[in-house]
Amino acid sequence: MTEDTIFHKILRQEIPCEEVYSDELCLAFRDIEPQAPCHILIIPRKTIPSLNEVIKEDSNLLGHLLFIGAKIANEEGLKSWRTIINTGEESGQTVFQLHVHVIGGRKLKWPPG
Ligand code: DGP
Repeated sequence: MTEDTIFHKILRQEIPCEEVYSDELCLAFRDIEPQAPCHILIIPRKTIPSLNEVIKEDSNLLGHLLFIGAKIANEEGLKSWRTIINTGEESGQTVFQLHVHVIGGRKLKWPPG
């Protein structure tokens, strides 16, 4: 299983990021191509390419990523915001290390494109 995505390089501190949260399970940082005034990515430290590869033992970790998303949104002062997890190329996933997008700070359209 590859550990060579750009997000693994960020986890290994080989390339910089604008960190907003870190713990033993995950790292959160600002997206380099923000789609809204607030656009933060939360990634697990464990290598998981996408939701297609999760196992039952990842359940608590997945819940933790969402919990931290809510904590960050609150700290960012967001009252209305969206979490997105793209899974697979056709969904728009470009980096194959699981990541939760937290997007807010402007009115968001639905349905997504
Ligand atoms: P996705 O399309 O769901 O795989 O989202 C990948 C996101 O990662 C995309 O919004 C841009 C962001 N991104 C890609 N490379 C970097 C990087 O080197 N640093 C940061 N902060 N974000 C990145």
